[in-house]
Amino acid sequence: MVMKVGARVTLRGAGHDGAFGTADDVVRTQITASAGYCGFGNLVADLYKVTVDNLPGRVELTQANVGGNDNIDSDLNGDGIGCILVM
Ligand SMILES: [Ca+2]
Ligand SMILES: [Ca+2]
Repeated sequence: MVMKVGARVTLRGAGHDGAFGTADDVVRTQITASAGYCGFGNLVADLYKVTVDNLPGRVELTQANVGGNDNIDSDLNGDGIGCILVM
């Protein structure tokens, strides 16, 4: 994930019950580093949702899935919430 430096990226795993927003969710947070990258390692099989907030300065999220290359476009909606990922 590439962002500007200083954005907060939250990865939420649904946990054993398979539902988000319940007590067994696993939440990990990182702040994007100087190159704007962040990553989460050592993930177990689960459903995951990525959210981005605390954007620095005048940075705004772009629209999701704009352009012809799914490898470089944003998958976050206007509220900074990504789709559910199955790992
Ligand atoms: Ca849960
Ligand atoms: Ca996309």
